[in-house]
Amino acid sequence: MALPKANVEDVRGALSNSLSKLGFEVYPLKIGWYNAVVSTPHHLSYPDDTLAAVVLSTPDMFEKAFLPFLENRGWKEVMTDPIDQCVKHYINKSVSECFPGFNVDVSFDYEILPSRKPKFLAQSAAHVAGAAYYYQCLDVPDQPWGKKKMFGVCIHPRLGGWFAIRALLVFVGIEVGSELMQTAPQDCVPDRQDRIQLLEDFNLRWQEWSYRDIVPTAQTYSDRQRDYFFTRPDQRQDLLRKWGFLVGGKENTQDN
Ligand code: B12
Repeated sequence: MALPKANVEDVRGALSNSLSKLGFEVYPLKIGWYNAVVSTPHHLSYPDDTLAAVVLSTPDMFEKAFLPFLENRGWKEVMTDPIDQCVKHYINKSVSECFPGFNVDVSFDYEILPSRKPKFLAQSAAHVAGAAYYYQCLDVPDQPWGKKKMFGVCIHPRLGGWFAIRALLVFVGIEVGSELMQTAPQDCVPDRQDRIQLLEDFNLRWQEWSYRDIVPTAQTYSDRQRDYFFTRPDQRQDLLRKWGFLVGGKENTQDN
């Protein structure tokens, strides 16, 4: 069967149309851009010109997608992370509605391969797609941490650290040429001392969330969203019940 045809603007437009009202942002990229920066064990096995898209959740996702998602389920209990379930539900729905007949491989940030590696490196993907600059030790000249491992962090020009990288969609068999040109992510933390501060805030005190405010932001998480993420994962279910998003006692399980 002939592969359906699509151009970059159709894909960007259709995905943004269905996902932006739910609080997601979509950034197209080519697989070759990603494979050019990550080491061989992390390479994705598609031709370099294959079209892909990285999906971010913005602060709005919590109120526009997550709470309505729970409200409509009438669940008594949640068995797996409800945010992950919500993101998976909306992204899969959007892909199947926007691209019937296409072969789209969807990987989520939390998915791990049998080799124990993540299915894709979300931060590298966001950087090469131009979505959010990935600040790593190698971005700090003469870095002060010696042999200590410091994890890198992406900063979005409008959202600072108030976002998450949720998924990578790969349009298998759809190859694109010069209609998709790589644009560098905005370097919103250009100063060495600010980068040191950022990496230390992310690695040593990420629970305080100060790393998220390293740049002035257009939007942050609502108080309710902060309460949710401040709560330990094993206690979030009780919080959702207190808020009325889970119904009844704990004895029954969800059915989907
Ligand atoms: C495993 C994991 C963890 C582990 C280990 C962290 C790590 N970075 O290895 C632990 C449990 C510690 C962790 C903790 C946290 N995590 Co975490 N974690 C992940 C996860 C699932 C995989 C990361 C991973 O294994 N990387 C593997 C290493 C080898 O990758 P790497 O260091 O980037 O190396 C590559 C790059 O350097 C690249 N490269 C080389 N040269 C160049 C040059 C350029 C220009 C580029 C772009 C790339 C590049 O090549 C290398 C690979 O070959 C990601 C989601 C995902 N699927 O990616 C989230 C993720 C990184 N975590 C995230 C967050 C927010 C956190 C926490 C704050 C907790 C939380 N969820 O709120 C804490 C903070 C960190 C801390 N202080 O402990 C966010 C970061 C968002 C952001 N703004 O950057 C992510 C992306 C999840 C998400 N959904 O958004 N995490």
